[in-house]
Amino acid sequence: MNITFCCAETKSEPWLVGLRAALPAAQVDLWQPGAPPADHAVVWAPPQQFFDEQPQLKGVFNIGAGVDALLKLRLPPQAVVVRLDDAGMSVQMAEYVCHAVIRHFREFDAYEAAMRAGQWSYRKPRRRADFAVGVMGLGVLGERVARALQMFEFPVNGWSRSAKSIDGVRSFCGAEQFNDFLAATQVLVNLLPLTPETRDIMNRETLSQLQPGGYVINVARGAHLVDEDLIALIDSGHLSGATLDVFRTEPLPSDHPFWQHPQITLTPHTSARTLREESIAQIAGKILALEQGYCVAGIVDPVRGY
Ligand code: NDP
Ligand code: OXD
Repeated sequence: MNITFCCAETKSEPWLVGLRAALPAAQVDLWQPGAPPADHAVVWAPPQQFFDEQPQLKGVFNIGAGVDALLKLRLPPQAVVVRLDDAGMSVQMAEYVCHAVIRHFREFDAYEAAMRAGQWSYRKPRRRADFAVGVMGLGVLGERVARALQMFEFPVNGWSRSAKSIDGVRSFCGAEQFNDFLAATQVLVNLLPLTPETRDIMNRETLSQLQPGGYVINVARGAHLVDEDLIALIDSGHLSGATLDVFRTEPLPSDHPFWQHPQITLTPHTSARTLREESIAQIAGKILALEQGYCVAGIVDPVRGY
């Protein structure tokens, strides 16, 4: 069995070593133009030329959860596309989102600024019951985040395509319940995949429906958010701020207004990192399962887009 590895922005050598160790019977090579045909590919943001030269692939394993960039390419029609299925990402996402929600809820930025200014002062505690957190997307990551938030006793709403039954999470589904979900939400967390249906989903009209003083946490993709609409709603006072991990252009251009906005907290697309060891173990297991004719979790539906 031949495996080809083509991952932009990733140090290839440790991945090749890990994949060879996990699949000792396979030939695992770094892809180069003109490379021989492989059975399976392990990829992140490959060029179109990669698929044009590898039309026989049986499996394409994405070393991330989001497949939006991959699905823009012309893929071999028979190849199954498999996304990373947690592989250590959901706990990181739960950490990141809980940290952002709690930092905002407990006003730790204001306390830090006051202490730095030499002021020992108290703020009125906020009511947890007024801080409903709404998680858009209740998949592998969103469900874990919703469960984690519940541990801190925040009211939690969730919105997905299909109805969910998660203990303690108020479930909303489909376009028809989107407005009710927004109106019931104070802190909006985005964990949707980027698809034609979800692009620009956080815009002036939708974000205006959040409760006054609402807060936005975007950890999915930059193109879910209309940047200027977010800024306008924060500046008008309807929203109180945002924590953003993902951007339309990454790295975030140096002249982007997000950099300087005092109510926006930024991180460089790091809320849930791909962990090499966990990912290699998962991908190797799935390659072997597919080769033996078994079904595997995490197969992407190209029509649905996730
Ligand atoms: P999943 O595919 O497991 O879950 C997607 C969820 O979104 C599902 O609950 C799905 O509903 C829901 N959904 C999809 N389309 C719609 C729609 N049109 N309306 C309502 N709900 C919808 O994805 P993951 O949880 O694994 O990952 C989510 C995203 O997080 C990734 O696509 C990626 O973009 C981003 N990500 C970001 C990272 C970072 O570091 N910032 C790291 C990893 C991922 P249903 O359950 O009904 O199908
Ligand atoms: C992913 C990501 O999709 O890191 O896995 O953004």
